[in-house]
Amino acid sequence: MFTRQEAVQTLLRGRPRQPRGEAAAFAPANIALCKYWGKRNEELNLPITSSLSVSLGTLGSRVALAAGRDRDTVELNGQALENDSPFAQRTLDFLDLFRPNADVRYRVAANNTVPTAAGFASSASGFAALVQALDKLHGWALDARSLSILARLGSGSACRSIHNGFVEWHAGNQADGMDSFAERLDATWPAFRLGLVIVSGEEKPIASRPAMKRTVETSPLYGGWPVKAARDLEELRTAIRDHDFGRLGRTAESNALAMHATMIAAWPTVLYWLPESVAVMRRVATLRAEGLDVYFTMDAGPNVKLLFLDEDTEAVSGAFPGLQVVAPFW
Ligand code: 2P0
Repeated sequence: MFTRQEAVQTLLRGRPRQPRGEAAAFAPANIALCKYWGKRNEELNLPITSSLSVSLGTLGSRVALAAGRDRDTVELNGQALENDSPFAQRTLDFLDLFRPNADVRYRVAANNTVPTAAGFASSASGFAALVQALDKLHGWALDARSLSILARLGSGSACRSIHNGFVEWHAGNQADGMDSFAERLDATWPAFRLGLVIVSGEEKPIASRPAMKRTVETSPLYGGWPVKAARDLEELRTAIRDHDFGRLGRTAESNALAMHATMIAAWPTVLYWLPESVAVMRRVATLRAEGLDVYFTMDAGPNVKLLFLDEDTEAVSGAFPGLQVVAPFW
């Protein structure tokens, strides 16, 4: 089986290996409208289905990197971490793929502008920013496709955070994953809005990686997921092309519900919903019945993301006090 190390060697063939000086990069977080849930290869984070997301503009991660010779250090939001903490371990494990020899040490400082208490995936923006900082630090000058593949090796959804706007991750079918990368759709939608409803900042009961694996291995509903995802992807491409907001909203909401249905049917169940999450979902349904064009999507956690258009910002914010509104195309 093709390893992460082999993937890195393939992409960096003929490129400089020694890091020099310092470099920094920013990458946006992303929210999937057609979700990635299930892998065909766990080593390379190769997905079973293609997915489609929207990037969150200025919400994301900034990673500063410096090369040194003494020891590796990892900082997160201004705090120095122990190297055996989960975040530092995952970061250093990824950097080991690029280290030209044991003498080379990295200093990493990551800062998230995604609300940290909210449990929004910062690993996607974090790995996308880290890969771009590595590219600058070593002078690789890789293209977006190669950067997306490298980011995917850190975390699947990170391959989408290489781009702004609407982004499609092609699942690909090669065993080495060289055809599994994300591309920006040629579309913009200035009135498109996301709203972040934070119902809990508590740690989730199970991380998305083992949850995904458990769903694929045990859920009797998983067999229907690839068919659903393929259909939704088509629908979303059309909805984005035509700026058909109702079509986009219905498809994204139904896609999130179908993904959660596969998880809920896993054994033991993967249930991220809290009573407050369900209350938000019901409120969205009521508002829609009253004529407001608002939809929701949910990821591997209890918080809910609302989808609406700029003209309804006031009405939606009024219904959800404390709503954090994101304008991805501004
Ligand atoms: C997504 N999620 O498409 C889906 C929807 C969560 C629910 O991608 O194991 O952190 O690093 O490839 O990317 C979360 O999974 O998983 C995710 P790994 P990742 O946004």
